[in-house]
Amino acid sequence: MTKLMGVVNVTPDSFSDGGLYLDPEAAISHGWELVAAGAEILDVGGESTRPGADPVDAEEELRRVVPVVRGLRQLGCDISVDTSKARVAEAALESGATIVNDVTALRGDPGMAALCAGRGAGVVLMHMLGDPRTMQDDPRYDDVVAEVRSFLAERLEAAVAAGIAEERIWLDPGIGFGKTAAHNMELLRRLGELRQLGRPLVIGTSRKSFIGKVDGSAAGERLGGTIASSVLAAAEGAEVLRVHDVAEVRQALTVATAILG
Ligand code: HH2
Repeated sequence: MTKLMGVVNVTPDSFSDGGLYLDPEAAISHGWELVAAGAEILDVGGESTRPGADPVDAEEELRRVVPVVRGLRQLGCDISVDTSKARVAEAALESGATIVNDVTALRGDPGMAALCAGRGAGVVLMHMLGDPRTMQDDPRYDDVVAEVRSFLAERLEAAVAAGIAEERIWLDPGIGFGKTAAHNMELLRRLGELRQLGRPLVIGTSRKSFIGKVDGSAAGERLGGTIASSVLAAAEGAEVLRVHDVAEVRQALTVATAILG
């Protein structure tokens, strides 16, 4: 069955839940709820990567992330840290995280690949065109699936060359990261071409703006679109779905699986 990665955003400015879990106690109890609802991985992040977001310095990100990872470690689920800074990743790995979810695919910090290799961490390598401040300014591709695929192939090779075991690497096309709604939907339709890279896929469609482009919904009104895109991604072979609404997506997957047998 497809695994769910529950989102724990310890930020004031995430696009759909900014400020709700900035307090460590609130973030920890949210993490507990997500695991009770069926999350097998919790993704703890202290920096928003929404379009236009300003970067956060490492000290602040550490202050947000470390107490929450510590508070969640006794849950016994896998914990990933959503960061592109080696210092933050290192502290999170020391505090109980086992996976680094790096939206820059190890390009953001020159120390990240060696850190992950040395610690034997799992790594999510994600595609992004440009950086969060500018990525939605007219993104263009000749063939979005071919370009994302060759980027992920190159980053996979670089990660393995840096000493990260191939079986610890997941790949993610980065829904919403430097892509129009049409690009996102084409990637979701053609996930099979990314699966040919031979590594499990992580897919994050949760509450994202391409859903709003389809039906005009605001970030807080996209549960139906999140469920539809998550179930379709699972049917196309996605291994991990990164979602905010774990209980609802878990129910949708369970029913879809029961019907398909
Ligand atoms: N999406 C977001 C953040 N991190 N990591 C991976 N691997 N894949 C994704 O699709 C992905 C991600 C954006 O969602 P969210 O965390 O809710 O928002 P924000 O970046 O504003 O905190």
